[in-house]
Amino acid sequence: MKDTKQQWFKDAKFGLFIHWGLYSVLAGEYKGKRTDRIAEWIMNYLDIPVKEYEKLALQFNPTGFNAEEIVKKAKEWGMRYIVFTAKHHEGFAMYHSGCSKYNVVDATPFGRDILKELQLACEKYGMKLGVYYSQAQDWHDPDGLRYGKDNSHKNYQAYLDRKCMPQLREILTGYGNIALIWFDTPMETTAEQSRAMIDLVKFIQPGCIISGRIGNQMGGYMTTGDNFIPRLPYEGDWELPATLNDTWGFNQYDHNWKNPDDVIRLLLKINSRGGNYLLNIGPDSLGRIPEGSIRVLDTVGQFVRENAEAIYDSKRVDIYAYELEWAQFTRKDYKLFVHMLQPKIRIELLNVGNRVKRAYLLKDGTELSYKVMKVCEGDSVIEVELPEYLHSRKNYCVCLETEEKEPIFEPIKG
Ligand code: H79
Repeated sequence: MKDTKQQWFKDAKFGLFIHWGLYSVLAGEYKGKRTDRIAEWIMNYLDIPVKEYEKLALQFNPTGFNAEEIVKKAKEWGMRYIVFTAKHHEGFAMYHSGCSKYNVVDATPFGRDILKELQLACEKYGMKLGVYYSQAQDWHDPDGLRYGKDNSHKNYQAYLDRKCMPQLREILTGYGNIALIWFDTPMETTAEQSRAMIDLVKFIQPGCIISGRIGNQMGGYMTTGDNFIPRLPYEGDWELPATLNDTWGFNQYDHNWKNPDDVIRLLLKINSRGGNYLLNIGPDSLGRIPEGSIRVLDTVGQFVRENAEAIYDSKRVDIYAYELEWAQFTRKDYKLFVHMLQPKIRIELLNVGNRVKRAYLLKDGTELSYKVMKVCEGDSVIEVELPEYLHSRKNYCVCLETEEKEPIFEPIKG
């Protein structure tokens, strides 16, 4: 069972992933060819030669980028940490690196250190900052790995020594507290190589969390598959990385946004099983957050703010409620939170062996009337009446205060 030993991570529940790099210049299209796949993979997918792809740096001038605005937005959306792609598989550093000129300060007309600006904004607004670093895949370095290509002639260790390890060191020494490093796609990284990376991170910043994808099961928590919710309860610390449409990096042709209801449901489903939801945005080549993302996240953020008590620091509820359409559940000591995801006129829960002391609407404290009845099998059913104006509403939360710390109950279907 994985344990980060970092309370902030256990309590955070919601984070912002930011995928941003040179691929945002292409925005899903190269020389008239579109990729219908994840846009940050375009170099690999369309086999763009390194010398060609490199030239994108000359066009990278995101004058619309404003770190403080992004961090403020993340706060507004209820996110408690940010994970930013300091280097994705393309190999381009989004910070001022001394070990490769292929970085945002030295190779672009923009010339600003994006990671530094994000660090300062995060410090100003009290946001945890994590860094995504593609440790194994590096499509720019001749010895970096490339998924789906022949890597047998490469000296992977030489690349690790020359670029990966020194860049990790730069990130960990030059950018304040790095709350976590999000490693990804370890490919053939050996246990010794993963260990060396972890040792380096922990030597410089002992509190820094290592993502599940360091490889060889050595991560500090379980990272699920992209967009994948585990079917069984998992007791340890875990996180689900997810897209808001069908790409991580900006794709001008992808408007397949999830709607706010989907996102709220996913957040609660993940939280009710004890996980964190790391939800992505992909800024465009000017550094702007896509309008479609903002629209959805503004609505989600309002829900999260109104129901913050039932989300942050909440604990998992070990019932198999995920088949249930109308609700998801979280809890704290002496409180059971019923997140109403579909319109209903009353809540019915079976087997509330513990007695409920009080029922109220979380967002404004309105008391709700309820009755507890014995059913003939001996269990009790609680019926909480919902006020009429809520009969057509969804996405709100009802709190049941209970006499037990960990209430035992069974939701009734339908
Ligand atoms: O950073 C994001 C992705 O770029 C990265 N992980 C998240 C967090 C990721 N790496 N690999 N994958 C996702 C899945 C790989 C899918 C692939 Fe493909 C299928 C690679 C080759 C075939 C998709 C389709 C990309 C190219 C073609």
